[in-house]
Amino acid sequence: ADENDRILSIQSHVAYGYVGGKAAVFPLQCIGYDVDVVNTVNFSNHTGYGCFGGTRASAEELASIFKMMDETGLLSPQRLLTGYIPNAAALEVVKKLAQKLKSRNPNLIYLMDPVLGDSGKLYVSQDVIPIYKEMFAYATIITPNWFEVETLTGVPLLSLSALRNALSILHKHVQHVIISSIPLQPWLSKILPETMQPPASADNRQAYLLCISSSRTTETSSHSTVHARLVPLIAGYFSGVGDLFSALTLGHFNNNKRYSATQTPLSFAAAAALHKTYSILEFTNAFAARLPPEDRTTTDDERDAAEPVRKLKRMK
Ligand code: PXL
Repeated sequence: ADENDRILSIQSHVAYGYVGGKAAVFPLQCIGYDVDVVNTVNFSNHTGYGCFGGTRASAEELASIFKMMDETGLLSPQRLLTGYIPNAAALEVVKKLAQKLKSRNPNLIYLMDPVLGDSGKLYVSQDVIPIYKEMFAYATIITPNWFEVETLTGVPLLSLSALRNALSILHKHVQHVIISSIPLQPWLSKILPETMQPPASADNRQAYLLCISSSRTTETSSHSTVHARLVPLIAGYFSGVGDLFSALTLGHFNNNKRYSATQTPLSFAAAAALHKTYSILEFTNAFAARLPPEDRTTTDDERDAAEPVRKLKRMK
């Protein structure tokens, strides 16, 4: 079974909270995977809070870990997962590793989450962008959010044809692409002509996120099978959701199983990952709602407005 596979997960570690490896590794272990974990940073908390302490792993440090794992026979994962890698020199080392693992094992399933930023804001160094593009060549699945798609393809997603164009640019290099969360109504109001705008009825006050998965039909084809799924948006500020979703997508991806005519290995994995991610958010939200207001984590607005130290105090 694929669950006997080993996964090598290369992403961040934080002491407080659940982002990066803290969001990804335990769920993968729960599915049944053995997970080898290499930390790209060792931080107090995720960087969105504005202040954080700790260090980033240097290129030399990562290279030394991979080298020793290799020499001792510990470097033969069936699956590779990479996430937040904020500096270019470190990403170069991960690129070389991905290249090596892929050339040794062409069946390697590599899910690359090109973590660049969100909602128009870059939160890694600009010079990682070209390296991620070079890494497409080794990736089986990529999971950019809409901002990362725009940044990596240079195509603003302002129409359905732009979306198609962006997907076809990404599919030139990668067989499986997921655009993880497009806020539906703001997006529709941007891309649809006025005559096609949905009326503002009570019904569409519920906000949704759109998840698009697209699989090139064959290695060489220029056609892809696209699935779109909506999940209700849960209002609030959550971190690590993308990291959790990508991990679960990799965990549930199975190229060898037979699927119904309407499914692909990717659409199946995305549906399973969305379902679990949504359930975990619902639990998190219900838990937060029971806390006294001062103990709840920050909202988007609070996070943007308040100064960092006060925010962290409030987080506790
Ligand atoms: O969710 C991406 C992520 C992972 N790890 C750390 C982060 C972020 C996003 O800011 O700061 C440490």
